[in-house]
Amino acid sequence: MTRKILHAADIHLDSPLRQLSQFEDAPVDDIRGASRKALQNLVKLAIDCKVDLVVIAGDLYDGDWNDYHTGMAFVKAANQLVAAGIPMLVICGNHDAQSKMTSSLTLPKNPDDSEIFLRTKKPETRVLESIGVAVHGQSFHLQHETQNMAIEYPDPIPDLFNIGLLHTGLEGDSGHAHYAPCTRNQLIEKGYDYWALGHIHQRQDHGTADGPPIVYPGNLQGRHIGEPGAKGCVIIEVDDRNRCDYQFHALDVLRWFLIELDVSGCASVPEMKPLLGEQLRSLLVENPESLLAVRIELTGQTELHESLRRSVAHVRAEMQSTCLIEGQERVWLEKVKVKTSRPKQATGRSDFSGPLLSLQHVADSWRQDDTLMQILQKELAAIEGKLPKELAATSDDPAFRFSDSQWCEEILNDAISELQFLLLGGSQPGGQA
Ligand SMILES: [Mn+2]
Repeated sequence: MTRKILHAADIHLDSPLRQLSQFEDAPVDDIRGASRKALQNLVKLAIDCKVDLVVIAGDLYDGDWNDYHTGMAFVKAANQLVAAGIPMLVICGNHDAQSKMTSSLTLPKNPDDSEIFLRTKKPETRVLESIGVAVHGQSFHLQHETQNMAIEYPDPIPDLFNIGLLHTGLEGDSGHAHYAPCTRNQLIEKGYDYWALGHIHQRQDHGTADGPPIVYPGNLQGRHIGEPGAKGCVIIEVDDRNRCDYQFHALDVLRWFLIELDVSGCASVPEMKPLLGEQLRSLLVENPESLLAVRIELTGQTELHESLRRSVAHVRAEMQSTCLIEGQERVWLEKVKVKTSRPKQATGRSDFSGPLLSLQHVADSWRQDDTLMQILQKELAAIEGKLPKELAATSDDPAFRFSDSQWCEEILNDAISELQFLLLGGSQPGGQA
């Protein structure tokens, strides 16, 4: 008997897509409803592919609901699955830990009359006899779950296909909070056939060649530039000897991409537009059905460095017009970042004299003085704690990276070249913003 199981995680239902809806030309309705539409796509995929079971490994919700519409959207999805005879098992993660959620709605029950959510007190096993599958899992009670939950999971049941459903940061994954930490070896030693994980929003498989797949399917819908590319779920196919294979299926509505444009060969902003056009055309071909949100980063050494930094609004407008012309109404520009630098020879000029030469000397001495850099970093670190959450170092796009010495050096170099530019009589480009 071949069975199909859909594994998803981190749906974050109704989580806002950042940076987008604030601009009037953004496709607001598509953006607001993106996570709900992605969940509807999941239901449709499950029914179309006739899967035997759906498992969701935590963070179904983004946190407490603003109103009951969020909960209702899930009731609707669950009801459609149940009506199609497809059972669904869900655990709570750190974002929707039971103690954190103040509202709830009564959910439909599974076709076998079992509850959709797994309990919080201790791990439990749900046996789906008709398809020969056992699901072992536990919901988060507290958001900051510091216990190793996996080691308490029950032993596998012989002859069934055993799935471990777990929301975890796995140990050693430095970019994420270490909720319910455990090691890869602990998961392998459990003897399950498949680990259905959630929490890390980037799709990845931590399994070894001879062990079970240990899979993060990624989130259902990217929410910002830190979550780029296609997002969706995996469908596991299990054969009659409980061997399995799985495949990714995209479910997202809007897709994020970072476009890096090396503009060192461009003598003006209009010359950058064909470079952008080329990249946009290939993204559109590779993603034929999605709405695309792109961030553009201008890089490379260029004499235009200062003028680009001073006329970001103008540069943005030029890039946006290219997105309009090339984008087939599917490309939306999130942000343009100028990350260019002045050509090397221009910063080490030897024909400086007077105050310019003094400035050059001061700058050089700063660059060579590690202690000064450390003092500066320490001073600036105090500001870090006072920043609003969306600008802090832990956000996906930190405004200041004081602890990153390379970043500090770039800022210093920028400041020096800006000063030199102004002292040499440089002026703001007129009327372009
Ligand atoms: Mn999550």
